[in-house]
Parts: sequence; C-alpha cells; structure tokens
Amino acid sequence: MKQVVLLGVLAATGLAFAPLTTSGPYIDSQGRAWSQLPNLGDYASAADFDLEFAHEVFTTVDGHRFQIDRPWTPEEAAANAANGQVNRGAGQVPGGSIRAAVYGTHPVDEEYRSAFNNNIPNIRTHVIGLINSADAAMKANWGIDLVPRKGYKWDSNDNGDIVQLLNEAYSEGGGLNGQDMMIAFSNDSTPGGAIGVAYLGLPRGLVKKYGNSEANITEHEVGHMYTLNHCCDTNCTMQAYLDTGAFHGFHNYSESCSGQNHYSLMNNQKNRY
Ligand SMILES: [Ca+2]
Ligand SMILES: [Ca+2]
Ligand SMILES: [Ca+2]
Ligand SMILES: [Zn+2]
Ligand SMILES: [Zn+2]
Repeated sequence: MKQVVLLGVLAATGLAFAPLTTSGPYIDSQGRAWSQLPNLGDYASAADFDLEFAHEVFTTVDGHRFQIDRPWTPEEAAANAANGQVNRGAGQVPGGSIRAAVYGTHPVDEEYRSAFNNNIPNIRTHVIGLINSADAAMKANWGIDLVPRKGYKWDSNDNGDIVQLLNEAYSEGGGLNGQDMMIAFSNDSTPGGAIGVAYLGLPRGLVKKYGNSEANITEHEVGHMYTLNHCCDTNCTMQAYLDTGAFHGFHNYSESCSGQNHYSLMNNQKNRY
C-alpha cells in the first residue's frame, strides 16, 4: 500500500505544470500584491505592458526594491538585431586618475555553464570580457572599474522566477563572497522571461544570457545598483526596454520619467561600493 501512495506522489510531482516558485508576493507602488511577476506574454502588446510596468517599482518581502526588465517582442528583437550594437563613446569626460575598483563575484548557473560546454576557462574569459565591456562608460566617466574576481558554480531552480534566482544565487554563492558586488549569470529559461534584475541601491544583480546583449544588460543592472530608475530618454541605457543602440548612454540632465540625472547621480555615488 505504501508503495502505491508513494507512486501517486511521484506522479503528481511529475506533472508538467510544476508550480512556479517565487520570492513573492511583490508589492507595487499602489500597494497591490503580485504573487507572480507580471509576464509580457499575458498582455495584448508590449505597449500595454510598458504602460503599466515600465516605471513600476516592486518591493520584496525583505524590503528590497526592483524594476522589471522585460524581454523583447519578436519585432523588437528583429529591430535590435538590425541595429547591431552601437558602441557609443564610453565617456563624455576623461576619467580622473582615481579608479574605484569594484570587485565582483559571479555565480554562473548550470544552464549558463552548459552553453559553454562546461568549459570553465572559456566561461571565465567570457565573463571577464563582458564585465569589462559593460563598465567602459562607468570607468571613463566616473572611475568605476568593475573587476571580476571570483566565479561560483550554482544550480538555479528551474521553476523559480527571476527574483528568486537572484536571491538563490546570492545565498548559494556565499553572498558577496568577500567582494563588493555580485553579478550572477543565468541561462535558465526563467518563467516570465525577464532578462535581468538588480535591487535598487544594493550590489546584487542577475543577468540572463540573452543574445549578444549580456554587456548591455549588465550595464543596466549596475545602474540599478547605483539607484538608477528606468527612464524615457531613447539614448539612455536605463530605458525599461533593452535598446542595444543606447549602450553606454547616461544623460546629463534631469529626465522627467525617472526624475533623475543619471550622469550626476552616478558621479555623486562613484565610491558607493
Ligand atoms: Ca573593469
Ligand atoms: Ca539551487
Ligand atoms: Ca536551472
Ligand atoms: Zn531595469
Ligand atoms: Zn536615463
């Protein structure tokens, strides 16, 4: 009899609709509780989704705040592929002689590792390259030099939403691991499809392997870590929508959607981490 019961349990856990695990509920600015993150695919269009969520700030049960970095629609993906990656000038102002090194720990999940056939030296080279592409403007403008120092193998929950993956990478990767900042990398399919996340004002982020856009996404997530919010300047790296043409763009005026001058905000916090 016991065996029959056990088989029943196993069968139930094998169902295709395994429950999505989440770090929610997430509370939005109107006090609404979201047991799951809103998903682009559940909305009629990206415009509908953006109207509601592009500038929304959600709060976790731990009091950490974040914004949603949604994936592209197929049309947007095609437009950005046609764009290619425009390498905007890294800096408007020559960097000073002072370099604020920000040392990084980089958990990489099992799907990310398998994208490189588990070749750890190749992963290391890739991560170092993308971090040093992502930080080019921050380094030139404000002397913020991201320096990858530690890697960490971590296995991501295959049914976790992206905020849960961020928390999981942090707890299973030893927190900051003696470094200044965690930027985790994941190639998990991540229900809901968000492409990156970081806590506003905390040195913790997670970047998905998303085409050739990891450096763009990393720059954007680091912006969030320095308290930058989503904005509407079409040349800004902090747009809610991933715009490969806006890589390295930080505007030096007070922009109305974000209420922030992204250039001076970074400048004022260049020694934050
Ligand atoms: Ca660097
Ligand atoms: Ca795990
Ligand atoms: Ca996984
Ligand atoms: Zn964002
Ligand atoms: Zn901006």
